[in-house]
Amino acid sequence: MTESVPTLEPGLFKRPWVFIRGVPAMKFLPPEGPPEIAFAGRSNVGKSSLINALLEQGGLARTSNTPGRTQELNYFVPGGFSGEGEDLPPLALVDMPGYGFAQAPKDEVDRWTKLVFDYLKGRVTLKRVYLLIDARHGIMKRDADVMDLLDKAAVSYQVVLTKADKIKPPAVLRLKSETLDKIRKRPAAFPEVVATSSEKSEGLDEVRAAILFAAAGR
Ligand SMILES: Nc1nc2c(ncn2[C@@H]2O[C@H](COP(=O)(O)OP(=O)(O)OP(=O)(O)O)[C@@H](O)[C@H]2O)c(=O)[nH]1
Ligand SMILES: [Mg+2]
Repeated sequence: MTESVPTLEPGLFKRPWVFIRGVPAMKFLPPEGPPEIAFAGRSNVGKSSLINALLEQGGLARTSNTPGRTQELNYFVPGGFSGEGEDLPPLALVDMPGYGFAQAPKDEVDRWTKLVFDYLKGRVTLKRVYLLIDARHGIMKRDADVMDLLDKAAVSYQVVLTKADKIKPPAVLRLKSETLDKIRKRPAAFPEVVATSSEKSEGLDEVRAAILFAAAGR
């Protein structure tokens, strides 16, 4: 037994989190258990940085200026759970390889892309996908393809704009409303867009709260 079992409440993000597993292919996924929240998006959009910012643990998920840093499905959970029997964490965050990265060897890119797509459409415990969009670029073709897939598979997703510190506040507001317009008719899209900056710690509480709601199935 753990001393204080954390439930799905804000304090969960204040605990120390740990990396438990890197999954290079579907057959290495952990058994389906705790609710999972995944972070998807183009290469270099800031997925790993957002996870570190949400958990206030810089360096937990590995980040890099070079696209293609994250190459497996990386599982992070709050510490203090053995994972044995009933002693499971209440939530797992899953950092994903990016898509749309053309410079890596083709067979590697194909492998990551297949893994990302297979996971997104076939994981029962996946409660929501955070789909990250670079505030400098907005929704691009590959992002719309992923939204099509999630809509078709009826997997809930929420769009998060990243690197909001790189554009001016009025441009952030404009992009937010343009993005909302673009997703309005998409059946699996959560009808709110959050602008974030991992660098400046902006928009994080909003994302944390939404994750807890999604994980609780509310
Ligand atoms: N200015 C600014 N830079 C950011 C922000 N978030 C991430 N970055 C930078 O963007 C680069 C990519 O960040 P990562 O978090 O590694 O991106 P990723 O989406 O995990 O990338 P892959 O794993 O390669 O797909 C790094 O140099 C980060 O420092 C942000 O909010 N603001
Ligand atoms: Mg990454």
